[in-house]
Amino acid sequence: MDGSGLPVTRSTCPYCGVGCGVLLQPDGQGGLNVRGDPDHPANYGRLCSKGTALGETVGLEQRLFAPRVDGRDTSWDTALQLVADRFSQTIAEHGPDSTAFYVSGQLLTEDYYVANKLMKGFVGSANIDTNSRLCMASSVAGHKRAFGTDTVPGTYEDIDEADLVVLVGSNLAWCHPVLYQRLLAARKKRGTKVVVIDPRRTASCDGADMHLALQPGSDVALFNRLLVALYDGGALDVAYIARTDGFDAALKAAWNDSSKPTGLSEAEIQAFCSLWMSTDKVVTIYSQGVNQSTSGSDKVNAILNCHLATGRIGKPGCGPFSVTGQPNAMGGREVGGLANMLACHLDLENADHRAAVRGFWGAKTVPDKPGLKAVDMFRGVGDGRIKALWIIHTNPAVSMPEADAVRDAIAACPFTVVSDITDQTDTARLADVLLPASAWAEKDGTVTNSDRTISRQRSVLPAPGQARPDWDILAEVGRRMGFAKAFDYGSEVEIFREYAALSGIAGQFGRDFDISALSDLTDTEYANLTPQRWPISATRKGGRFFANGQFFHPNGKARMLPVSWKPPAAKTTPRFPFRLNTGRVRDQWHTMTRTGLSARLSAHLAEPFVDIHPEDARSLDIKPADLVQISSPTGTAILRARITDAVPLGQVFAPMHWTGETAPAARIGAVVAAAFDPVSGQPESKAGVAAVSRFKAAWYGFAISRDDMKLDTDYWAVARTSCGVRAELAGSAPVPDWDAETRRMFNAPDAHLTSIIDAKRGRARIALHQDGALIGALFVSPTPVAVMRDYLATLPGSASADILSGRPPADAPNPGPVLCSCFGIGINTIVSAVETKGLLSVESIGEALGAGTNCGSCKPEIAEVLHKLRAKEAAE
Ligand SMILES: Nc1nc2c(c(=O)[nH]1)N[C@H]1C(S)=C(S)[C@@H](COP(=O)(O)OP(=O)(O)OC[C@H]3O[C@@H](n4cnc5c(=O)[nH]c(N)nc54)[C@H](O)[C@@H]3O)O[C@H]1N2
Ligand SMILES: Nc1nc2c(c(=O)[nH]1)N[C@H]1C(S)=C(S)[C@@H](COP(=O)(O)OP(=O)(O)OC[C@H]3O[C@@H](n4cnc5c(=O)[nH]c(N)nc54)[C@H](O)[C@@H]3O)O[C@H]1N2
Ligand code: SF4
Ligand SMILES: [Mo]
Repeated sequence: MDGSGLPVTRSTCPYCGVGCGVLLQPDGQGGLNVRGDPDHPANYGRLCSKGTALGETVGLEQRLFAPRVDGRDTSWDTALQLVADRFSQTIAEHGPDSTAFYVSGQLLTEDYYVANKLMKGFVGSANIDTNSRLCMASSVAGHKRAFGTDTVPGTYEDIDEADLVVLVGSNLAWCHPVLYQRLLAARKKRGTKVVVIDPRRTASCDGADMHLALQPGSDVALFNRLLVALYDGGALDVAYIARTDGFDAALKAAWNDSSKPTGLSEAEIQAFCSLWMSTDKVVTIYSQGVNQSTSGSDKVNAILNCHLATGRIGKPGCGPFSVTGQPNAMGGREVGGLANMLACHLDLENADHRAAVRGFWGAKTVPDKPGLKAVDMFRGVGDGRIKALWIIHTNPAVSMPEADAVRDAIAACPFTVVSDITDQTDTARLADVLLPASAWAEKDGTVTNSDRTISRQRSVLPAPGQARPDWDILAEVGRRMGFAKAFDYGSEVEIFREYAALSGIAGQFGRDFDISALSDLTDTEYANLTPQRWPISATRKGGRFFANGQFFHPNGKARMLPVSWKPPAAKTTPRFPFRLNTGRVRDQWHTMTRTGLSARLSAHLAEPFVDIHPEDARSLDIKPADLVQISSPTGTAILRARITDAVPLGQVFAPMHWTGETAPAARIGAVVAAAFDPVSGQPESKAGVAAVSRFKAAWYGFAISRDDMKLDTDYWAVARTSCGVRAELAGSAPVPDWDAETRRMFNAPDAHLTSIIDAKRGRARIALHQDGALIGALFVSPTPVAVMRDYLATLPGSASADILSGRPPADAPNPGPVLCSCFGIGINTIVSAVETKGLLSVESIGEALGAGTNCGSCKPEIAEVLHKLRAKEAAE
C-alpha cells in the first residue's frame, strides 16, 4: 500500500535479462502503474524506457480470450483433449521423435520446467528446443567447454568495481539499459574505462574510451592477439594457469592467428591490448555480436582464454560476463530447456545423470541423445519428420533465420499448436490449435537474470477471458496424455519445490546449479521470496564461482581451448556484395507484440529501416529516406534507408522487430540465412550477405488515422500513436484515383473528404472528417513524403481543418521525432533549447527540459545531438 491506498506488489520486468525489480500498482480499471523497485539488487529503482512504459502494454485490445481450433473459439476441454490425442497418436504411429516443442527464454522457470519434463521425461524425446538457441547457445557451449558447466561467473557488482569494461558485440546502452546506466554511474565514480568492440558505431560507443570497429566475425582473431600480447608482455597468472588445462595449445593457436584479418589497425590492437594488460580489474561483457555467429562458441572461448590466463575471473571487478537477453534465458538453461541438456545443469549424455533424473521424475526413459536444435527442428518440420509441433511464447515465423521457409514449414505441419497471449502474430496465424496464455502481469513464478539472481514475478491483474498460465496448460496436456501423477500440479509453488529438490541431486553430482535450500519453501515463503543469487543450498549461498580455481570438469580444472579465426559462413560475392548485420532498437522488444502497443515506445523509431554507409548509398543512387530492397539467396525485405557512417562501407544493419503484422514486406529474418555454429547450433544472424538496391516506388505515402487501416500496398509499415496509428506506404504501380483509394484504405465510404490532387506531379493530400473531427489523412508524393510526421500524428480526433499543409501552424511548436520517450520530448525541442539556452551537457538539458532524467535510456542519443551541434558550431 502507498499513499494512494492502492496495493503495491513487487515483481520483475518481463523484458531483458537485467531482470529489474518493479513495483506494480493496478488502478482497479485494468490499468497498471509501474515503478522501479528501489530494493531490487539489479536496478535499485531504475527502469529503462521499456520498463517505464509497461503500464501502456497491458491493454486487452489484441488479447486472445479463448482456445481456438481451426480458427473457431472452443472450450479448454475440447482444445486440450485434441492436443493430447494428436500428440499421443503421432507418438504411437511415428515415434516420440516425430513430435517437438519449441519454447522460449521468456517462459517462467515453472512453465519451462514442466515443458522440459513433459518432453524429455514422458513423451520420451529430446525434441524440445527454445529461442535461446538463437540467443545464448554459443555462450552455453563455450562455458561448458571451459568450465565443465554452463556457469556465468560475473555479477552486477563486478561492473561497479571494474576499472575496464569491454563490451564485445553488445549494445548495452539499448539492450541492457539499466546495466549500462550502472556502468556509467561506476565510471563517474571511479573513471572506469570502456571499450566497445562492434563493427558499427552504436549508442554504447558514445563516451566510450575506444571503439574497435572490427571486421564482422573476427573476434577470435582479436582475442587471440590479446592472448599472445598477454604472454609477450609477461601478464600471465602462472599460478592460475596451473588450474587449467590446454594453455600451450591455446597459445599456439593464438600465435597462428597473428596475421588474421580483424579490419583494425596495429595501433588500435596494441592500444586495446595494453589497456587490458595494464588493468587488473577487467570485465568483458559479451552478447549477440559474439553468440550469433558460426564461430560463436570459439569467440566465447577466445574471451574466456584471456580471463583464465590472467586469473581475471572469480574475483570482484573481474570476469567474463555473458549477459542474457531474455528475462528468463538463464532460468531456461537451469531447467534444461535446450535440446542438448537435461535438467539442473545435468548432462543428457551422462548415464548416471539420466538415471537420477528418470528416477526422480518417475519416468520410463529419458533420451540419451540430444534432440533437434532450432534450425534443424524447423527443417524437420519442413521435410515432414516432425508431425506435431507445439510453439510456446515465441514467434519463430519472424525470429528464425530463413523466416519465410520457417513460416511455410509451420503452415504445412500436420498439427501445430501455438500458445500465445494474442492471435495477431505471424506464428499464431498458422496454428491449428491456438491456446490463450496469461500474460506477465497475470502470472506467478520465478525468473533468473543475467547474474544468477532468482526473482519472483507476481500476478496483479486477472487473466482475461479463459487465459491460463503456460505451466497449467502444459500440465493438463501431460495429465490427458496419461501421466496424471507426474503432472499433478495445483500451483506454481509445487513445481518450484520439485525443481529445487531436483537441483539438490545435481548438487550431489557436484554441479554448480543447486537451489535445494528452497525445496521446502512454504507457500507463504514462496509468495514472499526475495531476490537471491544461486547457488542456494545448505552449504553454498550466492557465492562466487571460480575464486578458488575449482571448476566442473572431472579433474576440477578449467580448459583453455585452441581456437582459430574463421570467416562468416556466407561469402560476399558480386551478386551479394554487402554484409548484413541485424539486431535491436532501444524501444522495441523483438516482434513488438507488447512494446508495439505503446505509442510512446513506437515514437522512437516508427518504421523498419536499414543503415547504409554514405558512399554505398551514393554508388547505388540511394537518397535519404528512399526505400531499398535487401535480398539474399533466402529472401527479400523492403526497408527505409538511413544513410549513416555508423555502419562501415560494405555493411548494412537492419533491426529484427518488424513482422507480417506491422510491415509485411520488411521481415528481415527472411533475408538471414540459417548457417549455424557447428558446436552450439546457434544461427549467424549478424553476418549474412545481401544485395541492396533502390526500391522503384511509383509513389510514397504517409498516413495518420484514428482507426486501424486496410493496408495492402507493396510496402507499408504501421505504428501506434497516442490517437490512433500512423503508416508509411509505397507502391510500385500508379494509383488512378486517390480519393477512392483513400476511402477504401480508411474504410470510410461516407466521410467528408477534402483533397488537393496534383495528378501531373503525382502528389495528393487528402483528409477525411466525420462529425467535424479528423479521422484520417494521406499524403502522397513521387519522392519520400516530406511532412511533419510527429505533429500530424497528434491530430486524428481533433478538428484540424488546415491539415493539408502537412505542417503545424506557424505559432505551434514542432517537437520533431521523440528522443526521450518517458517525457515525449522531441529532437527539435532539445536542439532549440541547446541553441537558445546555451546548454552544454546532457545534465543541463535534463535540468532544463527533463529529457533523460527518468530512465536515462536516451542519454546516449542526447549526447550525440550535443556532439553534432558542437561539431557544426566548430565548422562554422
Ligand atoms: N531494446 C531491446 N532490448 C533488448 C531486446 C530487444 O528486443 N530490444 N532483446 C533482448 C535479447 S533477447 C537479447 S539476446 C539482447 C541482445 O543484446 P545485444 O547483443 O546487445 O543486441 P544486438 O543488437 O542483437 O547485437 C549487439 C551488437 O552486435 C554487433 N555485432 C554484429 N556482428 C558482430 C561481430 O562480428 N563482432 C562483434 N564484436 N559485434 C558484432 C552488432 O552490430 C550489434 O550492435 O537484448 C535484450 N534486450
Ligand atoms: N535477424 C535476427 N533474428 C533474431 C535475432 C537477431 O538479432 N537478428 N535475435 C534472436 C534472439 S536473441 C531472440 S531471443 C529471438 C526472440 O524472438 P521471439 O521469441 O520469437 O520474439 P518475441 O516477440 O519475444 O516472441 C514472444 C511471443 O510470446 C508471446 N507472449 C508474450 N507473453 C506470453 C506468455 O506469457 N505466454 C505465452 N505463451 N506467450 C506469450 C508474444 O505475444 C510473442 O508472440 O529472436 C532471434 N531472432
Ligand atoms: S533494463 Fe529495461 S527492459 Fe531490461 S529489465 Fe530493466 S526495465 Fe526491463
Ligand atoms: Mo535473445
